[in-house]
Amino acid sequence: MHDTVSDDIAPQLEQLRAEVDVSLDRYTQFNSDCPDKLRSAIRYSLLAPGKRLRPCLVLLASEACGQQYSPALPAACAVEMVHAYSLIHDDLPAMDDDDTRRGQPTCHKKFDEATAILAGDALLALAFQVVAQEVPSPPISVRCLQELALTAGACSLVGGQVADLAAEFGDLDAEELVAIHRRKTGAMFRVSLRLGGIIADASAEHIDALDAYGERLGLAFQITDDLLDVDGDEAAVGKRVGKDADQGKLTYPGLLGVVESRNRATTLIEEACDVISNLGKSAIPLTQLARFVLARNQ
Ligand code: GRG
Repeated sequence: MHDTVSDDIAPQLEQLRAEVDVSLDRYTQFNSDCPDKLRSAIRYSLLAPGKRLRPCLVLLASEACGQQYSPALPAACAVEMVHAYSLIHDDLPAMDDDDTRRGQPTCHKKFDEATAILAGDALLALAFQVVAQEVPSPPISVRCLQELALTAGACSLVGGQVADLAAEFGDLDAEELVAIHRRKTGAMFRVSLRLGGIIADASAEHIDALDAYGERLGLAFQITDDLLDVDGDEAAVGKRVGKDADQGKLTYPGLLGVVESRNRATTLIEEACDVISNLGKSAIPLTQLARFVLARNQ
């Protein structure tokens, strides 16, 4: 565990990100039955320079519950694998049809569509394999698998994506917009925090607090993502900006305006910090991370 808590979370995030990347690299070597092109596509997207925010949340949640972060590393990697799969599939021509992701050509642009679909499929399967194999105690690993499956499934990520695609050119109100983000962005944040808590064998009360923090952080993150699409720097963001408006997508700035969206994100971040205050000093990095998300430019 980290003994000191600095005001600046960035160096700690950088260190955790580096550790996550070492493990992601190790989990994606594969034996010779994995075709070279598939291995390359998986590693190209998974190891691309993303923020690794969700795995950091898993690790910091475990620490917030008084445990070392290392036993949570496999679950942290699994969450990043599910995230990377969702990005690869989301970028496909049948979905958002994006050319750039994480500052480089999307998987289907670099390789081809079939390879991108299959790289995503393999990453999703690998996430479950890693949790089943590497999270040591079966009652805990089974709980993690169940939580991850629920998050990846029809009532969460996939359902949210279907609702998002259906709504693309239609009219959405604020409630429907939140319902989509709750299933897409929010669910991945919540499961990251929950897995960290479960692996630390935290009490139900602490897991509920982490969950409530994740829900608010996820929504605030989505608002800042929408704001970056309005006024972000393309090089820093690593993908095309202004796309939401071009596609006529309803976003927070589109619905509430830039100022009110920023106010909404600020309120959510303050609420997120409040709900984890019962975890005490060990949760300070999570509060710092929440403020870091609000100020982010990528
Ligand atoms: C099941 C295909 C499928 C999709 C599920 C999660 C999701 C729905 C799609 C991913 C695409 C997307 C735009 C989600 C919204 C959340 C979001 C802003 C993702 C980008 O996350 P960052 O900024 O990315 O953390 P990095 O690259 O830093 O990891």
